[in-house]
Amino acid sequence: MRTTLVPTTLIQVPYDLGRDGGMGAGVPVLAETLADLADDTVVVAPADASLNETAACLEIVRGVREQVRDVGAADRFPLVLAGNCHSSLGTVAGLGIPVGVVWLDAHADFNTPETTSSGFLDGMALALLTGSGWAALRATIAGHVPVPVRHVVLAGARDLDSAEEQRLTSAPVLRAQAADLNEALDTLRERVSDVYLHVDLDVLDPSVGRANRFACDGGFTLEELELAVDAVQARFTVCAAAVTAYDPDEDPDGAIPPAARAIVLRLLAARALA
Ligand SMILES: [Mn+2]
Repeated sequence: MRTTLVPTTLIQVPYDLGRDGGMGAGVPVLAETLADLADDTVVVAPADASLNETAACLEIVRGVREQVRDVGAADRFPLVLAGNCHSSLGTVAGLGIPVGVVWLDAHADFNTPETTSSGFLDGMALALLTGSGWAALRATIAGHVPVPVRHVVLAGARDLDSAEEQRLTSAPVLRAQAADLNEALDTLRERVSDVYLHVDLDVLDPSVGRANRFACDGGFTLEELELAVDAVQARFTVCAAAVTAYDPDEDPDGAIPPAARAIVLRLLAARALA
């Protein structure tokens, strides 16, 4: 089985808003669960402790970008395991080519510094990736080019605040749930052929497992998520992927790691067959 998988490097980003703990603590747990599926693993360095939260997050993003670039140069598949979804900024920048984005998440992560009422940086991840907010800070990420919003499929999002809904209404992001994902992917395929696949584990319904404190009802079953990975593979070249936002404290029964493994196995095996 092992030999049929695509050569892969796990890129661990074990931080939550620039610091240890929280959803960062899920990264080594996932890495252990996935270790036998990958050829090697690297860990992105922590941020300088003197930095404020936002600056620390961006320093880590720049670290992700360097690792993804190096893994790509070594002809390995970069699989990012991250506490936070804004790791995506570094991943896409590190690829060095324009890609579309398939973003599976209970949330839209589409607030900007102007619309957020919580100030939660990770609620801005997809907005930042598509070029809204923190422009000067984003410019410190070598190779960062905003992804056009029309090159994004957002699937499984079901817990949005009104500002995000408003922004999404005015932005041509392709939105889907499990039932209509294939149509959204077909539309995206008319626009791009290479994608970054982003899996925030809270896209899963809590009946599968509770990925983090933001998990909410109405999510994908494990089978639906596996089929989603297949559907992406069938249409696109997946240039990099991420599995994010696992907080083991929210999952005392340990239901999420085996689910993550099932998804990654599907991703890496399908790539090898392609
Ligand atoms: Mn997210």
